[in-house]
Amino acid sequence: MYLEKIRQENPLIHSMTNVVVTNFTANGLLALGASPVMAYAKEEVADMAKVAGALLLNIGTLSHEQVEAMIIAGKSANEVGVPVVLDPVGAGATALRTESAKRILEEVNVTVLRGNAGEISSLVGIEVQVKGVDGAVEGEYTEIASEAARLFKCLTVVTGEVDIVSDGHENYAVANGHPWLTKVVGTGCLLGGILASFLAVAKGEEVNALQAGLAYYGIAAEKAFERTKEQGIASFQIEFLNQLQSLTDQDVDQLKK
Ligand code: ATP
Ligand code: TZP
Ligand code: MG
Ligand code: MG
Repeated sequence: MYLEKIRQENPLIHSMTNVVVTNFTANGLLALGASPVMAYAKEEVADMAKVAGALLLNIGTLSHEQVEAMIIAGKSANEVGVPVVLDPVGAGATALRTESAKRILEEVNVTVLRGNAGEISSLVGIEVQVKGVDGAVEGEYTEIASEAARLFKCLTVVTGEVDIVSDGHENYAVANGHPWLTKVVGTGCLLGGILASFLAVAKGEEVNALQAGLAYYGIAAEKAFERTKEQGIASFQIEFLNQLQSLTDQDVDQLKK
């Protein structure tokens, strides 16, 4: 149902993302059936966010100016009820990243905060090791997600081997996925755009839409691995896009874990 809606409506996803993943994000969103646009200038982001189906804010290669523009875009999206996804890439690794993510969360009404366990735990003040942008930690993903959801008053998604969706009270786990997703740069960042697309058509069922989006993404990886395991991760990256294009709502219903 969500995939069908996305493919019918082709929601515009205003993506303010990092320089590493821009092309992969745009192609992944097109494969899904959404319509990507990257726009960064502070003179235009308020206008773009207002006409979008959802706004993606990703601080992966942030600058002070870009964070200012993200806040302008986020406030504009809030004025007209456009959902906002924040990916706090590398929060905890440097003070600039942690403080910028917190500032966005304070000034913008973020719909969904999505990050790995290291990033989200650093925002809620739990001490864990974060190495660069690769912040995997063991343990209490659910507690971290739930704490962040309550603290920042937004839905929170913590990803890893199992993904957790939390509204601060109820928590849901999605177990689809494949470790090769960690061998392709930008799979976390693209996921933010994919979840933004699901939110664009969610119409009051945000938690359900997030679970469907996570399952869809993980199933695409599982299928891509089955088809490319003899070749390697370069083939996997391409086949993953094929799967994002061809999976249906029925596939997701059948294969979600
Ligand atoms: P990191 O910087 O730690 O790589 P990220 O921002 O790339 O984080 P991930 O946590 O890697 O984000 O999540 C991206 C996607 O990869 C999600 O769909 C997640 O479910 C999946 N994923 C991550 N690790 C695994 C794993 N070990 N097994 C299966 N799927 C995984
Ligand atoms: N450096 C800054 S942003 C970025 C790198 C390598 C991309 C991170 O991508 P992801 O999706 O979090 O793995
Ligand atoms: Mg990753
Ligand atoms: Mg990431």
